[in-house]
Amino acid sequence: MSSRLRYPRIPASQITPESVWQSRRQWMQQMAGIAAGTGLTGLGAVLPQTAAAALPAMDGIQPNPQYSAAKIDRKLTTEKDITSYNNFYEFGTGKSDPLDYAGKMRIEPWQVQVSGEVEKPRTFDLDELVKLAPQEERVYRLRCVEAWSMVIPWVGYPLSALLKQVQPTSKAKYVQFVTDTQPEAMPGLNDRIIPWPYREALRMDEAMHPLTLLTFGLYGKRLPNQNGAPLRIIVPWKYGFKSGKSLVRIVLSESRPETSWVAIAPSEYGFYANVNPDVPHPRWSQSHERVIGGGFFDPKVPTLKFNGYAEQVASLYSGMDLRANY
Ligand SMILES: Nc1nc2c(c(=O)[nH]1)N[C@H]1C(S)=C(S)[C@@H](COP(=O)(O)O)O[C@H]1N2
Ligand SMILES: [Mo]
Repeated sequence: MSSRLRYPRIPASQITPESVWQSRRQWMQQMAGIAAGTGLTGLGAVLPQTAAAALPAMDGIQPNPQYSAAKIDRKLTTEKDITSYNNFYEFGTGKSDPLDYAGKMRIEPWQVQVSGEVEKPRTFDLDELVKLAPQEERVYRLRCVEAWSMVIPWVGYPLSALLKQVQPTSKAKYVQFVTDTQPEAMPGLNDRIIPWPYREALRMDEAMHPLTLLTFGLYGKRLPNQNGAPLRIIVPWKYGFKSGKSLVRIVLSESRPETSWVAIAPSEYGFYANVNPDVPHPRWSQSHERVIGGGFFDPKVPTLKFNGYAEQVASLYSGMDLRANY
């Protein structure tokens, strides 16, 4: 999490520009309307192939209007920026390392083991997880602890749908998320920066909150490897490092599990990591953020408490000292 800013290196584009995605989505909505009127089925078969669909489309995904871009007074970050300016330290600490190296990560077959304080421990195949609940598109802000931000149309469903399947016991107070380790594909594992595997955790009520999204895609396509394929967590009111990528294990527990960043530097990275402009990181301010995609020298914009989601989540922390519990 170096605070040194790098110019995002933009690769030759193999990526569908968001204008194409927009028009494709409008087309799909029109077709869906026609289909509803005519009884036409099997739409997937007649969808046009966009010029450079590097990733499989997630046909039929509907945007959730409650979390639309219109509700956030910032523009969507371009797909190019979202997929080329990443933190995924398993592939290196440079912002373009994930794009350059994550392609080697094996994402098939993929299973996720859910265990610990649950009545029904279970290992899910990715396909089972994909189908567990209806997926929808939600535009969420992503605010990194390094004081930059993006606005991203994620696709997924509330993590609570998965947790309900395994029936948490009354002792379950925390949920831990563990990222895969693939030594042959992840050069970053040789760096001792983080005690691998990358682990994050939430309190049970945070994990069950409807904003917490089990995420399979972005911009209407499956997640690119560099963004945490094939599935990750997105916790929009917390700093980005709470949103673990490429998950293989979810463990419920009574006591608070160790998490990677807290293990390395507890005075810098707290367990809660709620976005809070009033509580600075010890080495830099958290009051403003640089919007990725703007000009590099554009003024930073003010950071919002709980990243703009205070109305939905502030009650989770009522009575808690957010300076002590950073
Ligand atoms: N396994 C793993 N998950 C991770 C990270 C990481 O290094 N490894 N970085 C985190 C950080 S610091 C951020 S800001 C987000 C970045 O997500 P993005 O690359 O999709 O924008 O992923 C988070 N999840
Ligand atoms: Mo981050």
